[in-house]
Amino acid sequence: MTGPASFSVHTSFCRLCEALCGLEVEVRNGTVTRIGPDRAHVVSEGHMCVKGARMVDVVNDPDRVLTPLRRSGAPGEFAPVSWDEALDNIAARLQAVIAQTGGNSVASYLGNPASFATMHPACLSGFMASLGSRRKFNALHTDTAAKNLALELTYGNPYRFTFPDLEGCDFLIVIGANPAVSHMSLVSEPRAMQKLDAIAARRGVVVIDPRRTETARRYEHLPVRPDSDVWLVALMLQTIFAEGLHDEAMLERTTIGWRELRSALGAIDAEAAAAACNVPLDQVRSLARRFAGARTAACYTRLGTGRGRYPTLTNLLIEALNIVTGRFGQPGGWVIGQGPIDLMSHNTNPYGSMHSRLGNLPLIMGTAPGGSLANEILTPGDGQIRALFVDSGNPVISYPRGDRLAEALEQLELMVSLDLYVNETNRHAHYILPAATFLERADLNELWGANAPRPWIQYSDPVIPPRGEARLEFDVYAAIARRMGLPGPLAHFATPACPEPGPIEAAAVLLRTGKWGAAAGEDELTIDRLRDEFPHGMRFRDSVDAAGSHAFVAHADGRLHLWSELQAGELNRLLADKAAAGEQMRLFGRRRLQALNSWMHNSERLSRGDRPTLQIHPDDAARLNIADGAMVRVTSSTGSLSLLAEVTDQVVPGSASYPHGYGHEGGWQRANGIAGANINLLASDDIADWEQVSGICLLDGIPICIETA
Ligand SMILES: Nc1nc2c(c(=O)[nH]1)N[C@H]1C(S)=C(S)[C@@H](COP(=O)(O)OP(=O)(O)OC[C@H]3O[C@@H](n4cnc5c(=O)[nH]c(N)nc54)[C@H](O)[C@@H]3O)O[C@H]1N2
Ligand SMILES: Nc1nc2c(c(=O)[nH]1)N[C@H]1C(S)=C(S)[C@@H](COP(=O)(O)OP(=O)(O)OC[C@H]3O[C@@H](n4cnc5c(=O)[nH]c(N)nc54)[C@H](O)[C@@H]3O)O[C@H]1N2
Ligand code: SF4
Ligand SMILES: [Mo]
Repeated sequence: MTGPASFSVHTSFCRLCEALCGLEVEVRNGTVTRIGPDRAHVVSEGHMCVKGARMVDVVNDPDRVLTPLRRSGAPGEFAPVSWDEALDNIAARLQAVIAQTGGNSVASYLGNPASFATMHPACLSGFMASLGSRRKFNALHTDTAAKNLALELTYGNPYRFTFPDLEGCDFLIVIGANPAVSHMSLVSEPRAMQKLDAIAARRGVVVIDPRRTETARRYEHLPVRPDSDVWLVALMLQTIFAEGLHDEAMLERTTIGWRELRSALGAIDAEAAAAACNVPLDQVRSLARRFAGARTAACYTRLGTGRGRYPTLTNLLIEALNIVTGRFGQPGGWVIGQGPIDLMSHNTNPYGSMHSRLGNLPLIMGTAPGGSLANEILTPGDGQIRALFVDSGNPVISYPRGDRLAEALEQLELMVSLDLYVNETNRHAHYILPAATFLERADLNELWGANAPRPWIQYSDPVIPPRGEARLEFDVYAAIARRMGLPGPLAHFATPACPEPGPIEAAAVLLRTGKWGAAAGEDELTIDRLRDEFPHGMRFRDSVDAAGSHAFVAHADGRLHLWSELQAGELNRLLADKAAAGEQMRLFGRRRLQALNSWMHNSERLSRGDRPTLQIHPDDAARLNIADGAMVRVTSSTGSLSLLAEVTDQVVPGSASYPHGYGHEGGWQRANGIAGANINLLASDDIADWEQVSGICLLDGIPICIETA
């Protein structure tokens, strides 16, 4: 029997990337049937990309996990089990592990999608804290770690991101980012490409990248040797200081350390530095002059400077470049924003206060280097990891040496994963617990609202109830905690009116105490008002408060710090690095518009025709005798893969590019059929091979050899 046919259209927003585009979601008889753009959205104004539209395939995917699963045999073999049975057993096994070896033998890994779900990171940290564990891993060390550390050293708080105020910007330098594909990571601006077009029409957009990317093709491209930007940025700063293009009065007033920075950079041999990054010196100098001379400007960077040999120094120098030219806090320049909920004010685990168990590396924001997860499980002794929660993540694919991690996961006494799919990581779990997609839960865009040139806040109810037996991650943690007699994951947000707050209730508490909360009187923003009055989002400010950026400088002396012992050490390491200008082929990554890290490959319409290739330059192909379309053997110090070659002058000579996120063997059947390899098998999980000040693993600029297969 079926009830009367129903059809409804819901206003919501996409939670796949920081653009957070407004969506219009059609639901027929309880099933999501179509996702289109929300033309009335206050910021995206009808923009969305193909991934947002194809979320319909993920929600309805026949390969989705819709009941709790318990491991029944070899990796990947599971049998359905009831929620009660799963949760009872997980709670009992957790209790046993904690009784034997303490809370710190339990660890968590939180993946990328969690940063788009309301209070999700807080839920997991609350849960882990209640277990007595501080063992936190996540995607950080493949992603923003260098930026966070540079922010902490420069501004005193690793959590508040600096970003370009695209609105009034006249000249933008983009180093190692591809916004045409990634949609301007860390900047919430769904119409970023239109903003970049407008900037290009004013003074220009210059893209520094070893590949002629989709973004580089649209603007000015400055090709650079992979993993050598540090030289280029250092030279730009050297030029600016040498030619007096810096704002000395401002630097004296608001910063410390600029003279030390100037003299250290002054000592760099300019010709040698230009040779190291393979950019003609006169081009570097003229770029520096253009940057310093523009009315407004910003220098933005993302992953391309975040995972090489000098990511922290590179990111520090990029902050400095923006600061010494007076861009920080300038409308149209380099800014820090603020949303209606301020999650970023407390630096709970300052750099230097915690160190990793293995290698004694300083933790960034209390997060252990994800690349050491396998060794943390395999190395006996106090704090050896014996139980692991993997939530919204796939570290077997996203971190180095997934083969070793997969083996290590099999040694765990308890591994629990909360996910939509059986992926390459959780196929090794004891339990996989089915999570809800973003269309099946309520969310507020509380985290990214602050990082927007045109700030907005939006709330969405669930569009449909969770499919099958899927549950919110919060409910899962709360249920386990309850069984163990522990407080709920967000208990610290409890109020007399709401003794057991969930994510939205906790967000409501923070909304009320924020700047646009009770203090705003009649204009107070509440979840109810956002739902009822502002379904297409609410612009709580016309533009980001650029000048207000200065209020977020968190060093005790109130100044921007442009020099530190760490920076001096890293610069000395760079200057002593004979390999810096080396001749070996270097491997770096890229992304595809139709894919999202490791997990959207199961959609037929997104993965159709997807054949990941190793892009190499015609000069290298000729030298190595490699034909376009041939299989080649790529070898690094840690492994060897057979990859499909694409000969193209998109990439600079001496380099090769291959996307990450492939090499599937999960429960996603179509994804398993894509002929791509897990490129991170070529990356090293040996701590000695990483940047020591941060624990960032080398993912871009891996030395490789290529031969015909
Ligand atoms: N070589 C190389 N490696 C890289 C990168 C690179 O550029 N090059 N990029 C790095 C970066 S920037 C990142 S962020 C990482 C990503 O790495 P991870 O965060 O470890 O993994 P993802 O591939 O994002 O996988 C996310 C998982 O979450 C699940 N999921 C999706 N939505 C939800 C949800 O709402 N709830 C739950 N519970 N689960 C959900 C998906 O099914 C999938 O299994 O990869 C990193 N690895
Ligand atoms: N379509 C799509 N969008 C995404 C994602 C996705 O997987 N697909 N992932 C999301 C996530 S998790 C993130 S973190 C963001 C990332 O956002 P971006 O950082 O913009 O993403 P990438 O495309 O990896 O861009 C990195 C760029 O750095 C370049 N690069 C590599 N090595 C070097 C180097 O040594 N020097 C320089 N100058 N450049 C270098 C690469 O060629 C590439 O163009 O994108 C998000 N958006
Ligand atoms: S750009 Fe695409 S993936 Fe990102 S929020 Fe918009 S629709 Fe979603
Ligand atoms: Mo990321």
